[in-house]
Amino acid sequence: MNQPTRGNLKYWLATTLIMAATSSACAQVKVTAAWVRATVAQQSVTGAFMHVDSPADARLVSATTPIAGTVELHRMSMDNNVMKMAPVAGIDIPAGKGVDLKPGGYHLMLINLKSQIKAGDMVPITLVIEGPDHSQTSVEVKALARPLNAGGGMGAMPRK
Ligand SMILES: [Cu+2]
Repeated sequence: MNQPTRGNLKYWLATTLIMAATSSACAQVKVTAAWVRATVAQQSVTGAFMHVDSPADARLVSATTPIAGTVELHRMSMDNNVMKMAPVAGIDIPAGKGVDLKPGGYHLMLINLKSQIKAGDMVPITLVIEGPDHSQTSVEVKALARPLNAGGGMGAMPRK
């Protein structure tokens, strides 16, 4: 009864190899073109954008920055011709393809800003990336603050 068959063994081997590859690949997550939108005095929220690449399937599950009380993962989308923004639990990073966090799509929402962000500032952000085996790695990012009118879309973002 229930003798392991050749097929099962092959499956087990393949799964183990994939998991081993994934945990080492986590460290190779690469972030490029990271930026945040500068703010005006008293503004309490802003968006952060970047391209995240990973050689293996991974998922961005959370982020932190010393300049904001909270960072949420958000997604903007069109719903009946109205731009809507909603928090998401995670953002998938497909292997080899990566994901763009950009105005009008996925972005990081920096909430309860502790001070004004001026164009040219470098904002440190820590991303928490999860592999399919649920191992987590942090990736340190430096995001350049770009002028308020950079990009487009997010400027018209509704405030809560
Ligand atoms: Cu948002």
